[in-house]
Amino acid sequence: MELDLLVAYRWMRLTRAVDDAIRNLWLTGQGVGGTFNQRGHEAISVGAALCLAGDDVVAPMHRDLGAYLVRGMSPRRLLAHQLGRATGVSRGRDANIHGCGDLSLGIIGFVSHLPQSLPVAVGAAMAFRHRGEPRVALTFTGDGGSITGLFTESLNLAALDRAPVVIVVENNQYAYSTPIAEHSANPDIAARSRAMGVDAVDIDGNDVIAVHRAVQAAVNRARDGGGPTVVVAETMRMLGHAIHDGFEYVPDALLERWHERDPLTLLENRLAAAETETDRIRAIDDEVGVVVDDAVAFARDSPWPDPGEVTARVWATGPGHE
Ligand SMILES: Cc1ncc(C[n+]2csc(CCOP(=O)(O)OP(=O)(O)O)c2C)c(N)n1
Ligand SMILES: [Mg+2]
Repeated sequence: MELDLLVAYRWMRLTRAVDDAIRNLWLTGQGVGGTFNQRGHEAISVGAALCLAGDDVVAPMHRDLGAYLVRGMSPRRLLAHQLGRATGVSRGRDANIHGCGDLSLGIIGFVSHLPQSLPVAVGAAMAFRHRGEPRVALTFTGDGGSITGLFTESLNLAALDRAPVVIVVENNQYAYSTPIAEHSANPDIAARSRAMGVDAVDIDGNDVIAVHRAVQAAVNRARDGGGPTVVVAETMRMLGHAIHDGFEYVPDALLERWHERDPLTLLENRLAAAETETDRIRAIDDEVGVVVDDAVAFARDSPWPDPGEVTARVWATGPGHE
């Protein structure tokens, strides 16, 4: 599938706008608990999710709002989920992005314990292969996630089984406040992946065209029986790990360097070079603004969950809730 740059721009702009709206809600005391920031990661989640076919599945992580949107989760539902309302994805049983998934859209709920989504996605991919279904699983983890045992085990199993899975590692240089140089003895994630028997490529995660090209090649290969691929996407998280984090630990010079490579600005420059009329870009911005204002109003006006139904549709509960 050829990447339509204006389509990619709209999803990335929508991702940024939803993320900004969430931030504003939290900064004005209207959020529940914490929430993660997405800024800087838009080209990865959008560019990768746009490579999937209707029957494929995605297991996103906490910086992949764009993947949820591309797969068809509406901004209304996403925002209501974030605010813990009864109209949200988990009907208010969880907030922010934890537990957020909808199998009818091919979205496996985010498993918070990192990188727990990897074995889930590998398992889904193995099931596709063993049933002879031409389907692919896409999943994401971070540079921090890539140094856990579960990452290694997942890659090993995926390689052994030639599972049709694509694992995108969002290398945003930090795992919370720990820079990659301090958490990885070997910071070459692609080399570590190859050592486990999985093909791997390094790409610029702020360039949606590069993300789309690499992930589409990996998805096609997986569908054709070629097995798993790791795509290591270099990027930078441009805000704190989560809303409470002022991220003073990131040097200003590093942020300034990455600021010049903002994924939306890079794409806008690409569109301008292709002589796409500015009017069309601004029309997308306006339309996205309307969609997000509507979603915020919907979420804010939505009811809280009924406490009497707190255990309904919950698979496992703690003592006293049987
Ligand atoms: C097993 C486990 N330990 C700790 C956490 C808390 N936690 C959530 S995100 C995160 C940082 C992960 O870093 P990385 O994998 O680089 O992803 P990033 O947040 O940078 O996108 C941590 C420590 C968790 N979810 N799971
Ligand atoms: Mg990281």
